[in-house]
Amino acid sequence: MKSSNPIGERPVLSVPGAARRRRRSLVAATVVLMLVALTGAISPVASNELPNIVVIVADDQGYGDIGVQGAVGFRTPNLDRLASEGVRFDSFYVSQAVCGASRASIMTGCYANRISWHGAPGPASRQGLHHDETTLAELLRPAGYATAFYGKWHLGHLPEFLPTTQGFDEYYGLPYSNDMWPQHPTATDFPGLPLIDGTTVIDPSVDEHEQSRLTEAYTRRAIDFIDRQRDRPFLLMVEYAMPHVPLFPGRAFVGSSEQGAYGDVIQEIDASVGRIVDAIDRHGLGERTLIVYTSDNGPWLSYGNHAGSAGPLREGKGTSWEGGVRVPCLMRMPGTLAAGRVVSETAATIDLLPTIASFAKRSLPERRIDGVDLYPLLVAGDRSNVVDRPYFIWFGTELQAVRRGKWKLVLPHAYRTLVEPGADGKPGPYRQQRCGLELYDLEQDLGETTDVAAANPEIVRELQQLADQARTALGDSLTGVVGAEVRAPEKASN
Ligand SMILES: [Ca+2]
Repeated sequence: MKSSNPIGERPVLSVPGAARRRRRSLVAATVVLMLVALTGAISPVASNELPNIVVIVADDQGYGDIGVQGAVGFRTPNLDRLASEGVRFDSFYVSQAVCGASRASIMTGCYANRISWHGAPGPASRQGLHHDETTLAELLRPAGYATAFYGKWHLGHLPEFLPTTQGFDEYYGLPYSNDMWPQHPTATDFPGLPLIDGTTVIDPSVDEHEQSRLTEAYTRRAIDFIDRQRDRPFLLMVEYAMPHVPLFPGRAFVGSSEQGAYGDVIQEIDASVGRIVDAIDRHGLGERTLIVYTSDNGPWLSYGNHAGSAGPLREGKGTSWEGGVRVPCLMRMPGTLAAGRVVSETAATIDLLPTIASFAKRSLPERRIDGVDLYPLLVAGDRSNVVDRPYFIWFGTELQAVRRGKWKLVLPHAYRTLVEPGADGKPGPYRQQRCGLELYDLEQDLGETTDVAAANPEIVRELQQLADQARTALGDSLTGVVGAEVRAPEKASN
């Protein structure tokens, strides 16, 4: 059972759906009994009947950066195909609009604040995701899954925190962002950027040529992994370095789009996703494989022509406005997920772990998590886990917004906004701006242009109460509240 819930009878931060899970187990047991009655026999569920799980994450790709969501200057036929063959989430959130914190939530199903994983840890960090947390790989490996992580980790770069210590059989990639290198346009103190295979640094200082080969290298590893593991269930995670700056499209994609380097790297990622999907289908695994595609946060607007687009959304990466935290999310599993369906309810990366747990018939981690199970919504159209769920948006340790239904309450805070965009790999300046207590109706006003707090005092009050409960649990430095449920990260051993 979960730990006791100090917030009240109905969990505000976490809806593990234990009762629902029990009901589903009962239904499943009934179906099995009926089958036994009909056939007179029952065979145990073989591990090769468990679904494969593939999670692909782009870096800093904006809400507007896929074709079906209005991309301009480049094409994403393979991502669009995932949308037409599967489910597209139209209101899908990261936990924080920054790489490291966002990835911690993808991996654990927790708000980053619950597990104290903030910002974008660089080479000077001495911490890692705590080994007592359950990663996606640790959730699935005990059921016989082969597990691989290729790409940007960002959950602790020291050897004792790398993916192979967190449930993954294989790792190949960069331990943090690809701009944390000596050629950074403004910072001067980054050491060489290491490329790691397993726990071995195979290149201590990645250069421009190697950056341009990263997307291909990750894709090739992913396809090889699928080829090798096709006869057993597998978890494959591919977290591309791009389109995070610095942008280095592979040679075959240079000049392929109308939008320069940014469009070129997106088109390479898109083609790579197509190859991964083709590899799955080539082995006849399409109907047995849940593919998830998303991004870790919105576009890094200060990079101008090297940044993506949030489309109609306000602001971008590093803010809790919609452009920072609402990202593309596509899921495909033919025969199980309806083709071409659009989900408009609030869903988030914290939901991936509990959802994948349901697909793979795994119990939730012992330690409390925050996401909800999207399985009933995806498979049976049961919206009860997502309707009116509160969703909380922190940046760093500041609780900056609360979303519920069509409403978003923005709490008073300072945020960065662009003075003028940079160009060609050089960032432009931001300035700090303050907002007050503001309410937005995201159905009527997706761009968060018109504060309607004064006209809806009851909604404001309800969302403020939810914010109070979230602060009590997970903290808020804006109001000086220390969270009672916050868990520590792990410190390096020496
Ligand atoms: Ca990012």
